[in-house]
Amino acid sequence: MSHHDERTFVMAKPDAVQRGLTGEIITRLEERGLKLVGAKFMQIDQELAEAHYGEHEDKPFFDELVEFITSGPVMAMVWEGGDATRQVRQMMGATDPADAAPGTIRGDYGLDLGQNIIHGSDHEDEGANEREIELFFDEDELVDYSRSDEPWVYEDE
Ligand code: IDP
Repeated sequence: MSHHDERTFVMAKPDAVQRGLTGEIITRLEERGLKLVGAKFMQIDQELAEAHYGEHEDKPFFDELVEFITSGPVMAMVWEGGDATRQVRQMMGATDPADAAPGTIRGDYGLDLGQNIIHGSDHEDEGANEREIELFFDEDELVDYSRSDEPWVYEDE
């Protein structure tokens, strides 16, 4: 099932946890047919935040971003499935919730760019998914299993 095993890193950000949206985010990805293979409820420290958002370190909003992402617990997750990275990005919607389409997670739950509910690896940044998974998870924290509905999600299973 090699073409269904793409993995992507997803995080319910501190605003999602505080607002009780963690379950909703999991439900949406789960119901889509994506498979949860790793999850960690945790508080991100300064060092991990700076590593995760390293590409933004020269941006004016960097300090604010690090402060926000370390401000409360997050649910860090790894999801697996066909085209998982791009599909999760589509479900998240545009970075600024004000521009995110209704029906997307940000479009349904957010109004503010700085508090936009969810992170998912950028599918246009080659290897970002694997880099982010490695930053947050050890390989033995990821679980290899089949979901019983896979033949009903993927036609060729
Ligand atoms: P993404 O989360 O959709 O991949 P990125 O451009 O990688 O978007 O930005 C990372 C995060 O930084 C965004 O999710 C958002 O929370 C925050 N961010 C991006 N641009 C701004 C800004 O102009 N002001 C404040 N926060 C921003």
